[in-house]
Amino acid sequence: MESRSPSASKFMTLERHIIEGERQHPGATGQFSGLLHDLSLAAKLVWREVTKAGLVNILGETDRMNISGDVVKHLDEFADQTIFRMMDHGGHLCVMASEENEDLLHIPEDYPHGKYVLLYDPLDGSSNIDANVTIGSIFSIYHRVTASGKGTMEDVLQPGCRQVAAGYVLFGSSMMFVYSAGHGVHGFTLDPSVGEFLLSHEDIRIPSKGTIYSMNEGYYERWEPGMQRFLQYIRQEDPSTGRPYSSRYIGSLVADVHRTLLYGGIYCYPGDRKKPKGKLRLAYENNPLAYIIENAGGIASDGRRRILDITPESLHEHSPLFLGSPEDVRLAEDFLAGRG
Ligand code: FDP
Repeated sequence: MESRSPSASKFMTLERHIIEGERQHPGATGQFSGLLHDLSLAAKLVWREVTKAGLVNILGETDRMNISGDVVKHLDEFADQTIFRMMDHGGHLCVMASEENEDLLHIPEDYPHGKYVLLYDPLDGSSNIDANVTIGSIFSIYHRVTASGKGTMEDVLQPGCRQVAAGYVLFGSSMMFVYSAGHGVHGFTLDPSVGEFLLSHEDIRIPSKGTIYSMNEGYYERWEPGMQRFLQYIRQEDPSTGRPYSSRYIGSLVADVHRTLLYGGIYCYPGDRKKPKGKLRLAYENNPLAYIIENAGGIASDGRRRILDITPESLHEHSPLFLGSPEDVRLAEDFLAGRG
């Protein structure tokens, strides 16, 4: 029989990728693979509802606010509950926390408690749902630090550098699952005809410098002078340094960060006069996205400190965020420090 030449790209499902990754860790119990598998299934269930959003009467605002002051939409609640219900009985987790809930989410007493901790933002960018703009879910996984039983606040309030994995799911023109378990960042695209995530973006590396900036310039007047000078600088004409940069701001964090990861440049959500720590949440948004960006060769900072070195003091605390290509983020830090 004629021998076949190796195919240019092999089919790699998310599941196989996770299992092969776990095999590299002697002594691995399979709990971690099971956890990521359950998460990917939860994501598919959320995606199914997201694609129906315009068809069924699921859109519209409820009369309650989440604890960050945003108006919660029905789809947020669905995503929040679906992820919890998918993850509460697998035996992998000892506790969870969600951006939509003020307190810890405990694993019901009668289910087994595992060694991992899950933090998640069930539906980020949800103010964009009605306009069919890309939104997503973000997740962050830690080892528990308490010995056994019910997980506690101590398990949840760990600095981002202790994450064992993190990632996000994008609900856009296609659905993507992007994750890192500390060995590169890998992106999978859902093939809806077979219901499988297939490896489409292997070992993503962020360019060391980009030419795109992403920030809500509407808040310019409230920014500190260093931030204002940084924006003025990247908008100046100087082809030798790639300036002016192009502006791209979707206002849906996962979508803005995903583009930054692929194309390079800088994403900024600084603090300002009204919100000194910005709008984004350290534990649910900044830490997991910082972990992804760093594992792709980028940098994530609050303007002065590495995001992953900050120990959260409370579940829902905010922090400014500057992430992207290393040269661009360093430049922003220089301006903020008065060196620009
Ligand atoms: P949303 O309120 O639509 O959920 O943190 C939430 C978030 O969106 C991010 O996804 C987005 O990047 C940011 O808020 C947008 O905030 P601004 O409108 O202040 O730019």
